[in-house]
Amino acid sequence: MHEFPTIAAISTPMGAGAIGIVRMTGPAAISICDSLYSQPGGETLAQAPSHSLRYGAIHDPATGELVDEVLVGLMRAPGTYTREDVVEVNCHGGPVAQQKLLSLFLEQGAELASPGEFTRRAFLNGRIDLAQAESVAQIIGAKTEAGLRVAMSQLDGSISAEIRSLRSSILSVMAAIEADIDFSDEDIEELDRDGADARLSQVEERLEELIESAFVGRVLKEGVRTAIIGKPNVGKSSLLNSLIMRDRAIVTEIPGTTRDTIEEIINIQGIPLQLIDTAGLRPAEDEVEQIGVDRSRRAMKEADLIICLFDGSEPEDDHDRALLTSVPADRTIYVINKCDRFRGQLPRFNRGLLPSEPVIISAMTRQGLQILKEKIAQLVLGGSLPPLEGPIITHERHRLLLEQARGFLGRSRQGLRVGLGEELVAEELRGALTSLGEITGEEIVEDLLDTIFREFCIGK
Ligand SMILES: Nc1nc2c(ncn2[C@@H]2O[C@H](COP(=O)(O)OP(=O)(O)OP(=O)(O)O)[C@@H](O)[C@H]2O)c(=O)[nH]1
Ligand SMILES: [Mg+2]
Repeated sequence: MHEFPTIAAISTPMGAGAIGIVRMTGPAAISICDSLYSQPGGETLAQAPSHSLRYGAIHDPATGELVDEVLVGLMRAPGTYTREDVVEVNCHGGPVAQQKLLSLFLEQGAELASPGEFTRRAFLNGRIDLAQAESVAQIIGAKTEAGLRVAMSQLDGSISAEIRSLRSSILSVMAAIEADIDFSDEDIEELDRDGADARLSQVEERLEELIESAFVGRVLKEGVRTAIIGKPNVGKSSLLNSLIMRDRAIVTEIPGTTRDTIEEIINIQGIPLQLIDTAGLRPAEDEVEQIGVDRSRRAMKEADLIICLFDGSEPEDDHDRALLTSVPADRTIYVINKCDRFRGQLPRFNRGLLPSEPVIISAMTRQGLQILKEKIAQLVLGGSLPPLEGPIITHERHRLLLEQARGFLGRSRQGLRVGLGEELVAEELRGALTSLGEITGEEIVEDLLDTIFREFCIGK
């Protein structure tokens, strides 16, 4: 195990809370804390049993002043988050007490932890692998409950186990190839190229499945990107508000009210949707509106699902017709709004123009919203979503590395089939191993660590 300096940070979020935690890890964590800590019975932390909570007081050694009454969580290596000695000092929640405590720790010789450094220690000391460390960041940043569940499930290392098993399959093929290279002039059996190819094909299949799962991963993490599109004043913002059940977006009778895209997450039958309200599509009247319209078009292009909205109380016009030519019908739900205005009658908007049966709603009275939600769920679940069980890739970094590995593997298989030299095949396999190893951190470069841990918050 490495010997690192002792580091400390405030681990609870900024601002006032009932309690705050200042955390310290490293070889001197307990002695530094002891130099400030005292307890009515005279027990020091060094004497206290591991994994216990000790009540006591922290005094400023310079002035003798009481800083705070505290509870110290004492955990000795190696059974800790970082595999080092850890103390977690629970103090009063105001920023002043926490800051004071932290600065005393620093005066006594601790260093200020950088973002993610506790988790980085856990990784460097071999307690978790890189994919698990990334799950920690994901848990902290989870936007949807489903995303949180996936992140939690990855903390146990299911992705890593999968990757390791793929690597060992590749390694065994590689060993056979290397043996053939090294002992080619000796009398051993020649490489079974077909057999090797068949084994690699299984690995490739599994890689494909993992890559496909990345879509589910993104959906669970960020929600299905769902853009509400339509010309001005058809009720896009009203629909967003009624779906999220609060007045988030400004609604007025003035066409061109929404200028910027507005995003909110909702949950429909367990599927998180990232709803995006957009500026009404029409030739813009000023520069700001033009930027908004450009953003709407981008939102439409990047969306997994489009809700294309029309005003049923008006006959269609050129804007509606132009819109219809630009939306991709296969991922669009057509919706006719303001049905309260034509109650019991046909909408004035000609639904015959639409490529599929529209859902008729009133964003104002909420009529038809349930049907719309069901239709959304149907389209998302009934679509080409890969199954939800098994490991799910939720990091873009992992997806890219898996794609890389697939590329190397494909080339090595082709090499085997067309009789390419074994050295060259082995070289491609090494590439695949490296890419996969970068996911779990078995093959690691320092820059990569910096990039990954920079995304953490301090104290984690
Ligand atoms: N009667 C009726 N009026 C509605 C309904 N939905 C929206 N409206 C009204 O239509 C007007 C425009 O609504 P918005 O939600 O601002 O429309 P928008 O599509 O977001 O408009 P822009 O942001 O300008 O593109 C407002 O006066 C709403 O009150 C509805 O279902 N029924
Ligand atoms: Mg609007």
